[in-house]
Amino acid sequence: MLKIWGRATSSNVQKVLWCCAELGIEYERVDLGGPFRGNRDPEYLAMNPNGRVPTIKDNGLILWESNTICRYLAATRHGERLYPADPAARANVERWMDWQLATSGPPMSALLGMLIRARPEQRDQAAIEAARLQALAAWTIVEDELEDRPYLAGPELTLAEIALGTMVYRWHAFPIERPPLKNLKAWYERMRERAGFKTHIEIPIT
Ligand SMILES: N[C@@H](CCC(=O)N[C@@H](CS)C(=O)NCC(=O)O)C(=O)O
Repeated sequence: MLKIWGRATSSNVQKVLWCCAELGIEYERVDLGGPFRGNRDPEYLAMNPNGRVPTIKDNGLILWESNTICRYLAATRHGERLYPADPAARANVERWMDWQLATSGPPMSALLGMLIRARPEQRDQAAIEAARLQALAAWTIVEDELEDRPYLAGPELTLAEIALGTMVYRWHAFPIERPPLKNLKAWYERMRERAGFKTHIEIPIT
């Protein structure tokens, strides 16, 4: 059976868990990282030298990097619906996954650190505002893209949403000013209809 190492509160673990829910994949999950620690233990570092979560083991293959894991699961579990075989359609999905890592992820991680994890007296309001504006610029790109379609890569939900789902949930949950972005909100509401999103993404942010 597929084995997943990583705490369920990690955004990167959540992508993999939602992907498993969409594809009906059974797995065994081990809590690791954050308050559970264990991610700097030599046995774990031997599997994942980054000391980060998630890591998976499947049929002897050890894999890390959440977006890569989602692509692997879709490719090995009849997940064409989430990850199309056609090269152009596939590249379109992958483009948003890369964009999540490179563009929307960093300011959203900064907001998580400063708004949720830092003690109030440690919060740097200028840095919070800079990250908010950077995240807003990224979400405005999504807002514009969604003008003519329900999901980023077309008419159906794909791995593009699975990579970005936790981030858009957090954007709507963080105690920050949010100008109305109607397409983004409708897209988020569409994701909220999925059982796997409710179970794995919409949980308390820590
Ligand atoms: N690019 C990696 C990033 C992994 C990552 O940064 N994971 C965080 C949790 S979201 C982590 O392991 N933090 C240390 C911890 O949880 O103890 C991925 O997408 O899998």
